[in-house]
Amino acid sequence: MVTQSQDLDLLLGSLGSIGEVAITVKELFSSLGVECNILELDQVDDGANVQEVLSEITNQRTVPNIFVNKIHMGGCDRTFQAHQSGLLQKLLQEDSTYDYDLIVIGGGSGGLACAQEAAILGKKVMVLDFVVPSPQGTSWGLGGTCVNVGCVPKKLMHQAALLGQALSDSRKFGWEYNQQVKHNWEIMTEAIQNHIGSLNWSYRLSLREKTVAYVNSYGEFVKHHKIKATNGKGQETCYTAAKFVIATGERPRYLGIQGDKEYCITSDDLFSLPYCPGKTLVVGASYVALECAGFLAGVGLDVTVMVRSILLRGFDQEMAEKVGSYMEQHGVKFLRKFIPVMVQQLEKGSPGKLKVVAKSTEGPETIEGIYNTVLLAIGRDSSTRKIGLEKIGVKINEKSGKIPVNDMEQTNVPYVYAVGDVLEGKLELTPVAIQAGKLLARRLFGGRLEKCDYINVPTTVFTPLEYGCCGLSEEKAIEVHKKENLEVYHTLFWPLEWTVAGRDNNTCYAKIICNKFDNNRVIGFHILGPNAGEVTQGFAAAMKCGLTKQLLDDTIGIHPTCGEVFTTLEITKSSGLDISQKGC
Ligand code: FAD
Ligand code: NA7
Repeated sequence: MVTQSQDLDLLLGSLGSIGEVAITVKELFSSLGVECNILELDQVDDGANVQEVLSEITNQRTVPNIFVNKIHMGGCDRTFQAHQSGLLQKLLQEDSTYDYDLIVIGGGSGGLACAQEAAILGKKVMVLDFVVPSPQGTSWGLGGTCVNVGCVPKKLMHQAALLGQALSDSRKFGWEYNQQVKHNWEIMTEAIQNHIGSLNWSYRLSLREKTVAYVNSYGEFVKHHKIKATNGKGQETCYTAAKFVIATGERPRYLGIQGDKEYCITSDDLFSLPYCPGKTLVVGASYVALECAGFLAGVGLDVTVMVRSILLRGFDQEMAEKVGSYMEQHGVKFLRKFIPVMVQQLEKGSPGKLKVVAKSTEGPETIEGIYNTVLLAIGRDSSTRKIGLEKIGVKINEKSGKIPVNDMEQTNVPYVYAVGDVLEGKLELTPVAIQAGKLLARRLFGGRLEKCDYINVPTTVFTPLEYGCCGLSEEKAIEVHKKENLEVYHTLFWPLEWTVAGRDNNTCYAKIICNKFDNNRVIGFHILGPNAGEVTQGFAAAMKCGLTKQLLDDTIGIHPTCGEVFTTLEITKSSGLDISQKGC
């Protein structure tokens, strides 16, 4: 039996075109015994404005444009499809018939942000978070990837490596010490894990304060609006909700070769590894691989990176090569154009000894190497294939497992939304997941319209020499705008701190890419140098405000800093002039 809903809005008439279609939808609702609020756009004074706003918030200009219980249903076809599948009837039920207004699956960056914001807006919210242990048996607490096995531990390990560099610089600044300096992996890891433990606890407290129900169970859809939660002991409980947000993130991928799951570790295991990994092979060449290789080498380990094709796919390749060559000059070995085909255990232990056989991607050559640890960083798979999405008809990209959404993070099933790393075609970064989660909750429950802006998102690769960027890579800029429409300004620079320390004077590099036909607007910002993340953050705000080359020239620098280099960029790449630094 369908309950009558006061909350059904039918926006009709596209200023001239109420078709038969719309009338049929009206008939459908009347046959279901549902009263709807109908706004005939061509019969109200501000119909055109309403249509503008509607197209802004729903991405749909056509009519009818239907909302059921504040959920955007879509047009005629989607409404009839939903009716056929029974979903429409479900949506027409009052929200109060469900246990929760919102259930969020996944308590990571995006899920927690969304759940807490919805609770602040007065909604009854539940978060399910469950960590399936890695093949090596590692698991962790509430907070998701970033806090437990991502940004937080990796930045702290990067800091451990930077301190080692600072120690050696310090002798040049007059510090005298006689003890032999060595690094203790166990002390570092314990301190980092203690910090993470305090973060796990603070997340739990924060959920409790906001009266979000937290359930440490694995969530899986069983039917429309209903989820099964299975805890660590295998006990099952079902919950219902009016709306759902999928924020289940990703987990590291394995190679699918002999010995990989038995003997290799991933970033999920590295940050809590109870013993020093020793001589390490890192497989993969994207930012997770290079960051891990960088800090492992920085704390004194023998590190080799096995690269299948290029470094830092998706990033500016000139910058990527500079990141790699700095690492190479500072002790990291690179095996280019090889992929592992077998991992074999030679000795057990902590760490043990592993033999890796690899083959060339360009010919029949094979090589072997002996390592204590093999770290796989070859990408991450979305956690979307075992959460019952097929039971409720949520579409995923079958190849990647990613979830396609519209620009309001809504899936093809109108009451199911998704945020964070599971999204197709979006950036996989913590602040992006948080922003999307928060804005989604505000749109769903707070009457707000702001959408997450995925353009000009800054990021930093925390390799030994940090690489910060915002906007387009040079390759992408050329692809989008054509080379002749661009001007690239660049320079090498020598941070003052590096001069006395006797460090390389032609390594740090700054580059901006400007669109000549849009007032020399900065469309790509790139810096390779110390504190690149801190520098990039401020310029990213400026890019949001439409930063141009002239505005950079008009800005007075802060001396002596690395960031000031962007206020004095003069040499264009096209001029071919020498950018090397002769002195300070
Ligand atoms: P996650 O944070 O991954 O959270 C998903 C949660 O859902 C997890 O706790 C998972 O166990 C849980 N879950 C999964 N399935 C279920 C289920 N069925 N039921 C219940 N719970 C479930 N980003 C940055 O911005 N800066 C960085 O420096 C950075 N460094 C990184 C370093 C590494 C090594 C890695 C791996 C990632 C890094 N990232 C970084 C990326 C960042 O961690 C992610 O973008 C972010 O965590 C995504 O958030 P999310 O909410 O989508 O998913
Ligand atoms: P990415 O960005 O997906 O990169 C994967 C890297 O691993 C990349 O260098 C790949 O080389 C390489 N790769 C992939 N498969 C293989 C195999 N089979 N053998 C050897 N090398 C391989 O993954 P990340 O782990 O760095 O980051 C994923 C997300 O995690 C990131 O967006 C953050 O949100 C956190 P390729 O260039 O394809 O030749």
